[in-house]
Amino acid sequence: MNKYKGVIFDLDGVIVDTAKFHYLAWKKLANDLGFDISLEQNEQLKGVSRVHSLEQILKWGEKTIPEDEFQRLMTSKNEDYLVKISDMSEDDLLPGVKKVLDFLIENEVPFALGSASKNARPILKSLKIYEKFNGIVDGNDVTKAKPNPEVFLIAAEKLKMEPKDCIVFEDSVAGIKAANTAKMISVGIGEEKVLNEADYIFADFTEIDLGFIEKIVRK
Ligand code: B16
Ligand code: MG
Repeated sequence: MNKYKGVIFDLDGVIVDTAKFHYLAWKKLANDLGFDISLEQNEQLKGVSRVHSLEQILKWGEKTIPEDEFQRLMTSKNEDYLVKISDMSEDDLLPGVKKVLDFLIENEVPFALGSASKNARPILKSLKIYEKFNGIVDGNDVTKAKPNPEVFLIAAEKLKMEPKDCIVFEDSVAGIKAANTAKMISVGIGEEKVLNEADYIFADFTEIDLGFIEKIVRK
């Protein structure tokens, strides 16, 4: 039996700093519709699927639009986002992430991706880490968005691990709720006041030492 637990990484805001580009693209969309979204409101969009994000933004702006316009806005937001991330390379891995991935690989600790993004696979390829994952679950593979735990439960299956033997690294409130609902160990990456439901919280991966990883992954 494997002596290690499995690790599940969220993508945006954990492995790579695309969270700011999602925000800028949504903010532009809101501005074009005549209102604004704050950084505080944006915390509620992190980890939330594209369709639910747009529904929420339209509620904030008190806008009702026909279905074809909704689809057009989703497409235009994604095009805008893809332009913003088009020159991404391995240099865009967030500080401290590579050290942790290398440690997991050296010690044969299995790890998977659990992201709400439909753009996750091309992003992992741009970062040159796609092949390193033992499983990838993204927005194309789920029917229920975070905070529903579906994305992490499928990732656990791919790792052949019980949910209780999975550790989730997440930057969003919705994702921490999803991990906790799945009865996984949740590690928040970000602000303590936002992610206070996580089992452990770090500002970023540079704050995490390999001793912590070694301890937390051991069964
Ligand atoms: P896309 P994560 C999430 O990714 C983002 O946090 C969220 O802001 C975004 O709306 C969602 O993916 C959908 O992304 O539009 O690329 O399909 O944090 O779960 O990796
Ligand atoms: Mg995220």
